[in-house]
Amino acid sequence: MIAHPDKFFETHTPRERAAIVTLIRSNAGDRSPDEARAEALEHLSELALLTDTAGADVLYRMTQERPTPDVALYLGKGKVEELKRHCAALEIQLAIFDDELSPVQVRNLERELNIKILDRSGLILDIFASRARTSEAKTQIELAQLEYLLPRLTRAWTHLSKQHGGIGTKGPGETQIETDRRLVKTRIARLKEKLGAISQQHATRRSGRNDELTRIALVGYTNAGKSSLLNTLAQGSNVFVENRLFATLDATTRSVEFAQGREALVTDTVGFIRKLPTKLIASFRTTLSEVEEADVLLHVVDIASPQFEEQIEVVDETLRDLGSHLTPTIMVFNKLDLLEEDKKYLLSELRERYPHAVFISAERGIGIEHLKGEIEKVITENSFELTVEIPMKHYDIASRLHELGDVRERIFTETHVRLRLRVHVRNKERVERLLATAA
Ligand SMILES: Nc1nc2c(ncn2[C@@H]2O[C@H](COP(=O)(O)OP(=O)(O)OP(=O)(O)O)[C@@H](O)[C@H]2O)c(=O)[nH]1
Ligand SMILES: [Mg+2]
Repeated sequence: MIAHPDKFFETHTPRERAAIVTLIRSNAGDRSPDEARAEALEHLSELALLTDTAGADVLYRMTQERPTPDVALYLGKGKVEELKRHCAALEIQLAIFDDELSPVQVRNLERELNIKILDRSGLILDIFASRARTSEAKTQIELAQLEYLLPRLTRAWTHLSKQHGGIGTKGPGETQIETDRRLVKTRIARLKEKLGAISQQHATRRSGRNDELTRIALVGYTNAGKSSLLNTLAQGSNVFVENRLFATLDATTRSVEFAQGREALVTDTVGFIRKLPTKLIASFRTTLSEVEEADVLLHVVDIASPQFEEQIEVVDETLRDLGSHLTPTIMVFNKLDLLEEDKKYLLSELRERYPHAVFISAERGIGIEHLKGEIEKVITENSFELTVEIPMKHYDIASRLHELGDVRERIFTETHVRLRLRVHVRNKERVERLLATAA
């Protein structure tokens, strides 16, 4: 039975000792063996960063060259033996695998190694769980965790998690749910309802907000510098910035001033990462609705990361999943101050590939005016200007127009008011319908 439905997750425990494991897929794609190895090692470093963020120290890293994972054990039998020896010698209590493991692989590995086994998705979910602050984020994560756990909910799993505790067990599963998957399903249904209500509230809030303002969303790989950029763009903004993954989980919106006192709303939201569990994306829909509804996306890239090209691809894929890949996007290459001299050739290459590319340092405030200029250009490309004359007796229409567009000029005559305004294409139909009522 679930005793405390609102206390499903425990708070953090002391740091654990972990091993991290990945495969080098030597035969995959058109890469040379050296490239495959370099990529696997980069991915392993990212996994180490994730592990650190989750609160464990990486004491051992293991790779194995294999074209595909072993169906039963992920690694080969001999490698599992080797891992077991290292874990015993180093007193490691936790092994984390860079790929999503099947429930069978988890069970077998747990039996062979007799330590806790976690995969990349489980680790990411754990980090999200411990970092969630608002009730919305907590609800979204609990839902993702339960859906992830459901097929993995076996006696072996609950038995082991009870024995080992710590990372990956802060989710549901400690004691009560071990025998009753039905209750987990009930809980899932309840969380979905709760999220439905939250997104309803969002919709209501949205319908009451300023339609005339352009909405800009910051997207990008985790740790690219999205929150730093928001702080730089919006004076007086103090969004949490940290050199760790997933510092931001909730959407924060600030208004930013552009030339001639024009304003836009800029939203910072959760970062993306490779192999972000799809359940997580699905349950983060409410948070990510800010991305879905944005007029312009700023895709922030850490240009100093050796993996930035792959990170761009991951973000593009996630945007496709969200259906936001067609939103006008400015590529913002950040951390210019960290780019080494011998990499400067990248700038002209990237400028060619991405016509709207901007190079900045959010932290040092470099390139920010140029970025604002590009944003203005994109906004102008996606809006149009019109001048209308409205009879005074229809003055209510004039005030509605103030809500749907950016009024640049207003002249009163005895019988009419003349407005010159700039309207975003998304409001075109509403403006046309409104004007038809005055005709
Ligand atoms: N050197 C340098 N560091 C930067 C720059 N911009 C951000 N950083 C650093 O990069 C780290 C991550 O910055 P955040 O703004 O938290 O990144 P984020 O994209 O919001 O990350 P998540 O919310 O975790 O997805 C922090 O340590 C920042 O201080 C920059 O222009 N130059
Ligand atoms: Mg952030």
